[in-house]
Amino acid sequence: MATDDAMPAKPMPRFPDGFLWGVSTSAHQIEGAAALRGPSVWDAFTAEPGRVKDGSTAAVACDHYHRYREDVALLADLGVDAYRFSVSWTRADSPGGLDFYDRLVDELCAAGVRPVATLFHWDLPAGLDWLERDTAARFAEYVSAVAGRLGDRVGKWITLNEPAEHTLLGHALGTHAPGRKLLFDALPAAHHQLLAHGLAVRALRAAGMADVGIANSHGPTWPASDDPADREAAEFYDLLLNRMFADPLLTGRYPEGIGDLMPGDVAADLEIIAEPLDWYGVNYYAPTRVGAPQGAEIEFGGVTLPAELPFSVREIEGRPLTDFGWPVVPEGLTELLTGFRERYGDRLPPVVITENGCSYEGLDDRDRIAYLDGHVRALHRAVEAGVDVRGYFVWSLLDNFEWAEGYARRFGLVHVDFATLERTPKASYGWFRDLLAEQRRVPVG
Ligand code: IFM
Repeated sequence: MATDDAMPAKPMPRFPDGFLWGVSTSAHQIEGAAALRGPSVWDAFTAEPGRVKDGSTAAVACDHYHRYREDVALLADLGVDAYRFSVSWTRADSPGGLDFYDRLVDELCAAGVRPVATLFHWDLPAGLDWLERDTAARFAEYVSAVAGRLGDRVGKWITLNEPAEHTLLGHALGTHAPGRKLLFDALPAAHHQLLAHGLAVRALRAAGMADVGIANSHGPTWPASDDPADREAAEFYDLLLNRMFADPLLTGRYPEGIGDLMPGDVAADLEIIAEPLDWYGVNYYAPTRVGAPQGAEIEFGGVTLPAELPFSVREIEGRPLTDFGWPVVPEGLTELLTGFRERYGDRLPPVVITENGCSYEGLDDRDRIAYLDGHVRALHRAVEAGVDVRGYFVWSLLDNFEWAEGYARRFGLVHVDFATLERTPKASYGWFRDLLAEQRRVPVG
């Protein structure tokens, strides 16, 4: 638990009234109870030797499926306004699967914590494939079923989590499920996810939902130098990570040159993809420094980037690194949000930070406190600069199954002992609880 000397000294500036404070998780990373749902592409992937670094699977994970009451009690004690979880498509499709989310949502409502449901967080049912256009239509059917069941209590919805990462890691580089190494031939997977997003927005609206967003991963791209070759490579990277996933939603167009690479009737699809959103979710972790290709493989954040890519990722020097090796750059969040505001103007709806966090070991996780404190202050600077930000969600409530890294990366405010499944709040949990209490204190005088 936080002690006074674990607390950063400067008072945190106050966020606007009604600002939504929360924490995020995802189904595959915490639920376990894999036998009580159908298989997903992640089950198949983790079963292949060598895919997950510590050889683990998410069969049990945090066993949240059976321990959700304990986890909701942790949320209530933390004092968050909202909890972002994801619905597992394969569980929803399994007999009785939606009953679990019914129970979870009831428990959250009884605890006064607002449920925020993500409809796709990478655990695609085995047998479906984002390279197939039909998967988008299947997604919309599943979304209608979930909204029909939970929409009387869940108001706030997220269609997809990080289609950029799912495309890049899962389909282009093959380090995540489904493990394909298609490089630029992976682009149809991005288009079909974006189409699925647009169809899901329509399905949610048809079910009467009026608070719909997405959780897109974004970060500033910094050129390695002023050299034109580095600048060009950085622009290209920005296009792949940021613009390819934001432009279609916010402007109804792909960046120049990208639309021609996408399958199907792209113009008609873009009308669906650009369905107006109530808010825009941003997952922010760090900026990326990018230069011209160097003709060699590069190790970057646990991923090997092949030599043939038209860019190379370079180290950001002089910054502390998280245990994952990601640089800690809070001002990147201010830069990202003010840059988005400049780029998209009034087409950018209110923003919610749907993920921000870091992996560190230990219960006395002062590094995590420093990371989160710095990023919340950076977010406030974006608010002061005129960006309409409505919420902030820490990734994550619990240490969990960090995809290809297995259980080796600990992003939680709450420590999980994966042998006993015991939960122990870390110092950062106490820090966040104090921050929320402080933000709600009514100023005197
Ligand atoms: O754990 C992931 C999450 O599933 C998606 N966003 C990034 C997190 C940390 O890698």
